[in-house]
Amino acid sequence: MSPFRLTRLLPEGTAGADLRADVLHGLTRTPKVLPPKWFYDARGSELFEEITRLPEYYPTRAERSILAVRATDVAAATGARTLVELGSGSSEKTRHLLRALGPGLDSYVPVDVSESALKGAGAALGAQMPALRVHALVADFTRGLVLPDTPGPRLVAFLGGTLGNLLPDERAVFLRSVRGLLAPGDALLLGTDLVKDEGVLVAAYDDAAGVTAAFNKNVLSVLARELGADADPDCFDHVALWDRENEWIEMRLRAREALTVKIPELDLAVSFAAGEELRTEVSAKFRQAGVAAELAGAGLELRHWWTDGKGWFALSLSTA
Ligand code: AVJ
Repeated sequence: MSPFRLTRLLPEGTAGADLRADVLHGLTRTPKVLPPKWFYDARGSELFEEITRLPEYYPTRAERSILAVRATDVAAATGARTLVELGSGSSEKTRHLLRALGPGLDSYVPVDVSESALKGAGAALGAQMPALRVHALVADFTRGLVLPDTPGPRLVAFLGGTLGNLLPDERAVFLRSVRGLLAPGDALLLGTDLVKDEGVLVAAYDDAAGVTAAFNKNVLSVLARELGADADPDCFDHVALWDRENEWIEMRLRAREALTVKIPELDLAVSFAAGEELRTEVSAKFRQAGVAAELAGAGLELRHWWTDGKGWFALSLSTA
């Protein structure tokens, strides 16, 4: 068995305090908002895995196809001995990278807010790559990260298009902090979903089987369990729309009728007018020039840009 360590950088109480602050702030302002990270309890992480297998949800397959072709290029360009993966989830797509980095790779550091996803990934990897040291971190990568002391060069991977779930100013802060993790010779491998036909984009976030709707509504179960909130998922509709100006998809929950959600843990009652929406996620879509500019703004230089056959998704490699 490969050595598997798991470190919680999110103390039990912190997750609670962060959620309370986000709910208090986001549900008492207009328009109402919640950050998308609260989707990912064990059930939400399962639903997301289900989304990645939907016919309409192309990003995971597109990114996997790029990784399958380019993993050896990434390995040759970086010679990484430590792979750090931010928002690693099930680590399923990462296999290509781990295999390409091969025997030179010493350590894999998956970082995720979902402890259940990290444990599942750790067990699967331990069976498949017994020589690899796996040091999992339960952490919120939008907060200051401290990485374990493992050999360089380091490759930090941030895949799946998750950068797009941050707002532009949050992305700038985040990319700066990633830049701060890199020593000379280290690199960032970034997955970004690209601007494309609106119909394709909206279908990916509003699938026929309703899995994305269930994923979106799962945040209400998180609020129920963590804060005692009594929001009934059946009282809300799933909404996915393309914001042409900002070039992002928004997911929202729309109240079917006027209602009040009681949140006893916060001593709060949140009223929704009929049709009022709560924004639960932004998923920005990018263009090459925009990615290069955002990287440059954080002190990173774009070295490689690889897309899938349809030009729907991009992987970029940048260095400090
Ligand atoms: C893969 C986490 C970036 O924005 O596409 C999937 C999450 N939300 N369906 C994305 C998601 C709705 C997702 N990330």
